[in-house]
Amino acid sequence: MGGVNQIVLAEPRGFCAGVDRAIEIVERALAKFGAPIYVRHEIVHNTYVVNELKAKGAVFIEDLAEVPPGATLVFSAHGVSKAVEAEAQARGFSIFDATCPLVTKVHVEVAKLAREGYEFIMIGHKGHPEVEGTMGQLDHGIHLVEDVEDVAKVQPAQTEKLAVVTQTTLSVDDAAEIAAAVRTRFPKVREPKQQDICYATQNRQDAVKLLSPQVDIVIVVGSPTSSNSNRLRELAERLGTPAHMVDSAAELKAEWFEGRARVGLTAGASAPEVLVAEVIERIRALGAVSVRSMPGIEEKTKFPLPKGLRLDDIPPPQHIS
Ligand code: 0CG
Ligand code: SF4
Repeated sequence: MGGVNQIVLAEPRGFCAGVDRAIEIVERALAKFGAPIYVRHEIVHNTYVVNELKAKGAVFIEDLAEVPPGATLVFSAHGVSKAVEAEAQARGFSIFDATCPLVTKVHVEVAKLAREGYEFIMIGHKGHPEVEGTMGQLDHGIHLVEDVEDVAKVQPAQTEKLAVVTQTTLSVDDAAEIAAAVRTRFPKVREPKQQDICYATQNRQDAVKLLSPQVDIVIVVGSPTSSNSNRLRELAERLGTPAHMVDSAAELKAEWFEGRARVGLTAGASAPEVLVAEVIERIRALGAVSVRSMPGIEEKTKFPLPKGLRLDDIPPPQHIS
């Protein structure tokens, strides 16, 4: 049986604007205020990124009780609940909010519609920090559905003013199916003008849809906790192409590639390109002789940094990419 011959790179892949900004917030806070900088939850769901920032003096915590008085605290890109925000403020931390602006947009929409008397159905994965943050914008009236079966079970107090919101990093196809079930059960439901699934999630999934039929195996660079990365692996597999997700090149197994000439490669929104480069090197060592990129849309989205970390008199720190 023949072995690996070529690598085809998905476009776009890897870092999105929200991840780029979140990492930069931690790096700039470290450069400006010095270590330690406390970060609530992994800044983004990537082992390499978290380890690099730990080495520079970031301290990752889940519970604010672990943060000493007077500390500088960064909220992760996934966002936080009102309760977490209030506790951090009450304890007087110096706070930098790295919540992705596209997650904040969902929070703002929830708060606005709640004031108008709406109740919510949230489509998302239970226990994911973004879901906890978005549901935690309200103390009641927001109901989680994870799949079509949940839609049949959900019990809102009324059905006149109901709105749907979603996690930003879902499978676009699954979310559409669940939203359709919500619409069937609650015909008056209000849906977001523009879907809550973000541009980066959409674009990376579209790229995998284009890539999968052209290759014999798909490798996704991403960490196990990363929702959007998991969705890329799952999508390739659903399209009939065997797919594996790896946190680093060290996790690649030679036997995956036996008899598979064309390797498709992508990366989740939190996975740095340096890891993709290492994966390429390892697959080259297994026999790949060519690397080409699929044509894909160019992403130009960029989010501004929060006040206090913008026009610093410090030189921009070296940035993970
Ligand atoms: O995909 P999720 O929401 O799990 O997050 P990750 O950190 O992997 O990437 C984007 C963000 C935030
Ligand atoms: Fe923002 Fe989307 Fe990136 Fe999440 S995946 S940080 S919502 S741009």
